[in-house]
Amino acid sequence: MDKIALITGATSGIGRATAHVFAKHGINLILCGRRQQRLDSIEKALSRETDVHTLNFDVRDREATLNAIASLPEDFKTIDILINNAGNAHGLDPIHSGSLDDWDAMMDINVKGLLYVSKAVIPGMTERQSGHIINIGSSAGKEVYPKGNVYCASKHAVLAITEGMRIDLNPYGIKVSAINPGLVETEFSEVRFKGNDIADDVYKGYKALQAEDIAEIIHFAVTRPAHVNLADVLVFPTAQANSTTVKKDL
Ligand code: NDP
Ligand code: 8X3
Repeated sequence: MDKIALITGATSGIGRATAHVFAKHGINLILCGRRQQRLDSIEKALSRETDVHTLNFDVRDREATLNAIASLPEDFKTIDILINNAGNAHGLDPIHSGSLDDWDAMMDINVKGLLYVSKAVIPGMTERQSGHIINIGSSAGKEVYPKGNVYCASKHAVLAITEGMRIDLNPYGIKVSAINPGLVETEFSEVRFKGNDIADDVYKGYKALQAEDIAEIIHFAVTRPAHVNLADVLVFPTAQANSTTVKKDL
């Protein structure tokens, strides 16, 4: 039987690219996000290749998240693969001038949202004693860079949660992986800088990772043999050595 994957943050960037790669390989899809028009147009495009169901909810809203996943039709209830991808950075400010709203957004979406979605999906996996959870962390979960404070904290939390999941779900044979990208050219910087032109400069002067690069790695991870789990992957563009070292030709 074809596998079913639930992808959060499927309306843009890494999540949308992963939906495309999974569809190409016949994985059935539950695509989640808040922008209904985008969900509709992605569903329309991918339904030619695979079965698609969309869910519109904000991962910050605990009840909406649990209800949306509980509302899945019978054909989509057996989730084999969970891609916890929804998330963003909000702002890039020193700790003494950061905005409380930005901090709330990052902790509520990147950390608590991931937990709410996982809480809704994991019981089916433990019952069936199978499944694969991929959490999209970040190089920001492995190091801290200037003004990255709370975003880095949220991604360090994602890595800690990933390790905790891997331990607690080990008796059930469930794979848990973290894929941690460096700089990927998506809508990430538009969101971080709230539409300010600075966002355009983030990916200038070098070849950043593309969402498709990460999608292919995610697909590689979910297609390893049953005994192989890519527990933790760190992936940079060649031009990037760490969060603060990027070779740019400007
Ligand atoms: P995008 O901004 O392109 O995509 C973010 C996705 O998250 C969108 O589909 C958005 O959907 C969804 N999302 C955001 N907030 C919420 C919310 N409250 N509820 C539900 N869905 C939400 O960014 P990326 O593709 O780059 O980011 C995806 C993941 O990759 C994030 O976790 C990010 O931290 C991580 N990452 C990104 C890197 C980069 O350089 N781009 C590097 C390392 C990690 P919608 O607005 O429709 O709800
Ligand atoms: C996104 C990469 O370097 O902007 O997680 O934090 S970075």
